[in-house]
Amino acid sequence: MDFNKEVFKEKFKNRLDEKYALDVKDATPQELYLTLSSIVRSSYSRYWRKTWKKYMEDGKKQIYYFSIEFLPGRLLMSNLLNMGWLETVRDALKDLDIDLDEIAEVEKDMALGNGGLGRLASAFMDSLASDGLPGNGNGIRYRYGLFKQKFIDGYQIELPNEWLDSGNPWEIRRESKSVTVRLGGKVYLVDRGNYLEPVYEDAQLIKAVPYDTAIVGYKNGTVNTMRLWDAEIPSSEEAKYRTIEQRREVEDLVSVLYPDDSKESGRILRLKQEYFFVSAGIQSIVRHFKKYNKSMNKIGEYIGIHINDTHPAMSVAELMRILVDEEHMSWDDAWKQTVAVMSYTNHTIMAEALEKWPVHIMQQVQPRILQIIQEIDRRFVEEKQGKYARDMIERTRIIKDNQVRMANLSIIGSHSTNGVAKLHTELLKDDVLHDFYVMYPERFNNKTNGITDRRWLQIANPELSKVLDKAIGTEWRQDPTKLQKLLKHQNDNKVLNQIANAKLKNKERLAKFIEKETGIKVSTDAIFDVQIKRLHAYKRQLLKLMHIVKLYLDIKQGKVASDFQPRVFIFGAKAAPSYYYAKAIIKCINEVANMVNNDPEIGDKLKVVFLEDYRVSLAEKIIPAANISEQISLASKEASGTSNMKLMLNGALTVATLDGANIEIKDYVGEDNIFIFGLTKDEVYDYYNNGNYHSYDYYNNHEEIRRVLNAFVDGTIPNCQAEGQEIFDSLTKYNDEYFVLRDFESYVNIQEMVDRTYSNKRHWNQMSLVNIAYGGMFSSDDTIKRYAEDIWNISPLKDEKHGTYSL
Ligand code: GFP
Repeated sequence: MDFNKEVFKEKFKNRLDEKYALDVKDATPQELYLTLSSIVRSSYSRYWRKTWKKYMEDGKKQIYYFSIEFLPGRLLMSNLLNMGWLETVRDALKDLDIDLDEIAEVEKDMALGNGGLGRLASAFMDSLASDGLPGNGNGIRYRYGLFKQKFIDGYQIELPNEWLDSGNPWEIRRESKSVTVRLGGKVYLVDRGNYLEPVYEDAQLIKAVPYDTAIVGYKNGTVNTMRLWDAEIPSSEEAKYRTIEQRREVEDLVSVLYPDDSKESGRILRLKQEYFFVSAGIQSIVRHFKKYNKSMNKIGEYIGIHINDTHPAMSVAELMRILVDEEHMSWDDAWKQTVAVMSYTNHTIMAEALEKWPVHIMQQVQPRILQIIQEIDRRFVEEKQGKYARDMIERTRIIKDNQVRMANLSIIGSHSTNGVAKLHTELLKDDVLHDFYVMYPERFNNKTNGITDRRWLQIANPELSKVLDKAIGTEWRQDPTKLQKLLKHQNDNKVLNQIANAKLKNKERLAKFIEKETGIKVSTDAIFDVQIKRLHAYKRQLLKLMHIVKLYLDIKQGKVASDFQPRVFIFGAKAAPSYYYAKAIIKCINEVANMVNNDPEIGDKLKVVFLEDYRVSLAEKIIPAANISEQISLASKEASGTSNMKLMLNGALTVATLDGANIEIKDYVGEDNIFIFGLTKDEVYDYYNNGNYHSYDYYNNHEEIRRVLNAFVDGTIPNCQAEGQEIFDSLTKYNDEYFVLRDFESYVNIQEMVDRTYSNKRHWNQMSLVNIAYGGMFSSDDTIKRYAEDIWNISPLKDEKHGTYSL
């Protein structure tokens, strides 16, 4: 049935009646939300079925994006938008006295990720479908996802995120597609003449049950699948699980994302999770591929598996296991196919994230996988001998010093390795993965990250979207690069004022939210200065905090510059539960906030707001209201960043180091429309090479730095003696790993420039306009097209129908 407002209203009332036997006026927001999502789901279902069938009929290559994290956020609004329904539904519900935004708030974020990595995976899911590409997700359906963050006395407390408690209307449990995953035990190889058969003893069998979520493409009728796995006890094994502890072990497998790895039991659990979703995913893919009736020797032509960061690296060994052990392919043939199937993205050069697993843990988790990795390693060394120097082979081989190096496995076992921004890919080629680049230059490529304008502009910022429609038409909604049309309005006062007005409305909305959540009243005249991302020392939330303390002390000491502008500093960040240094920074930010916000002498000049439980739906509220985007990592450390892209798209101006994608942002908007400061990557590397950074000298020789740092330990900032000392020591005694003190002066200077610039509102609005105009250059739709062409070799499905999905 064609979709229109009147028909929808009838359908809505009927569905509410069917589901709950209620009239609109008697229903709760939760009931209204579930009614609406049920209509949405029953309407996209047929497109989902058709898409899936068409992929089968066409017999084209499909790709599977394997990721330990997915961070889709809420799905109601994005499904409505992508189906072409959003505005009509908003209107129809208004007729029924229902506020769509209000009922959308009922939905709990699908928070199965931590930061940029998981959000990128979800942006890619949306873009694959919106580009009409055959691409699906594969991950874990965590019962509690990442923790829910609370602040108590300024400390981060981690609570379970019970996102599934009121049900998840978007998922379908597919019992019939379950597979069995084998963990632990022992394995022997028995010679069967033409192949070796692995015989397993005492292995634990887990039933992996998939839950599928539809990923609806933007007005194109393509609906792909994100498949997340749950773990259960197989009925055949029930008798073996006699105690609650034994049963809990199975539940734990899919309980939380990133279990605490400070103990060995936690580390083992992490590796089990990795194998669990990899094995379940690959088994189901191979089973699906068999329906094509094609030889296994061609699987590389039909299937692509993308290893998102190293967590799914065991995919290489698991596919080899299935091809060799179960399909009885020769090792060489299986290897050829595996390399053709696999591709890998590296997301960071931080050593801590380049996973290494002790051989004994791998043995314990899946002994056959270890054997296969050992054999891959042995053959690699054999093949490279004589061609490369011995130490180079030692550096690149997979197993070294009894550790399995997952990045090495991913690169050796795949045909493509990419970085996520130009600088990052250069660093991979020239430094971190240089040996591999020498061995396999053709495997390396760059794919700068992207974001989806649908969520971050169309849904999150309807105010600005309307202004854009009026100024440049609606073409940008299909093709965000068309936002560049805005450039011709750089001197158009009307458009500049409309952009400024939209920002003001968004600031008002956020100010209300802040007051409701925290009780803090903020003035919308102030610059809204935003830093939202995982809490990590290299991202340097501490540099921001030092700047705040400096401003506070200046005001207290009557040293305010004439062009000083009031600011509201907004933070959103979670620290990993066992990352104590990051938690100390959180505590200090909260204490500085208390100090600043409650000082009558400071008043509206400064406010510090640390919003709890940073997540996608919170980002959607903050980003449209931002004036300043803080992207201040130490140059070379942030692989790309994506909040930098979202914030510019919403008209915030970026304060940035020349790191990650900040460099590409600068290249688009030009140096005049961004605030660049700090060391460059080459300067950072010079310090590394010469070992001549002495942070204590900065403390000792710079009065300003001393004044600010002393405030952390002399009681000026109350209630964080221990944490303040820890921070103080890290910056002075332990040589300030991320050059916070080295960049401080330059940072303060650029912030003064921000103030001067903000005092000229027209100029500020012009800069903002330029940033919006180029924000569309970072569309994940385009990033995904490049993955599709250069890495995966997949092409869009020819779709018959465009536009609004039918009811
Ligand atoms: C990581 C990197 C970021 C990068 C994303 C996505 O994100 O620079 O933009 O992956 O590639 F650090 P976080 O998990 O740190 O947010």
